[in-house]
Amino acid sequence: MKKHPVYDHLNRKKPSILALIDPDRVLLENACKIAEFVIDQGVDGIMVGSSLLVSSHFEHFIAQIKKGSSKPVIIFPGCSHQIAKKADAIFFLSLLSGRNSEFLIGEQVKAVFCIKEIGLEVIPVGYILIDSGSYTTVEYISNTRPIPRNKPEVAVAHALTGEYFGMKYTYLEAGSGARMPVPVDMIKKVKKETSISLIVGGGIKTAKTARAIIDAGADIIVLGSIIEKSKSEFKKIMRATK
Ligand code: 1GP
Repeated sequence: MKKHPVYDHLNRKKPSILALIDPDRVLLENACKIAEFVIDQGVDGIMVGSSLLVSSHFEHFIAQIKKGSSKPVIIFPGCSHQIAKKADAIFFLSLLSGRNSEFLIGEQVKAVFCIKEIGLEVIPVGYILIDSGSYTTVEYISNTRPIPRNKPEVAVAHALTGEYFGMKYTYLEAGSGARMPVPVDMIKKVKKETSISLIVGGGIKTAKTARAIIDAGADIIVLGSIIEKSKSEFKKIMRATK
């Protein structure tokens, strides 16, 4: 039987907190230190990836993050070439909210042989973009439109589709640095109508928001920009989510 140690690890604790470290925003020489810092603050794993990936050292970056992390390092790929041997797992995303076949299936097909060859643990994720009140990089790069904030039933329909496809997680994503996070009401509805675990990320900048998102039903929250913007706010969030 195939083993899924990272998936099992993430399911052991609810809620889990994942830190997203973007190789385009953190210098290679700081990667190990920042990994140590977030692990020290109690995150349950580290995601590494970028919707654009300007930097050319993805593999080295992952290796540095691994050095500083006693918890799983999971690739959060923006495209098929964000793959690295040293990672523990990959979130195998399909951008279900979009109607761009490249991000629904195309990039994935390009990546599978490499993923198989290096033996990464694959965690299938139904990735759903939610409007965050401003135009985000992920919308631009994926050339897709997010689900309107006031249409929770549309989000539920996409999340349920992912579940029926056999995805292990639904990821409700407002986009990195989002002006507004995913609405609480939408999270509640998706949680109520689906039975797979729920990841929520994008624009979580305060302890209050993080708490509200967890209370609404998120099994995992993702913290990205706040780690670079305000270490003290990040620490507050970590305390509020324990
Ligand atoms: C983006 O959900 C993540 O993919 C994290 O977003 O950078 O806004 O925390 P932030």
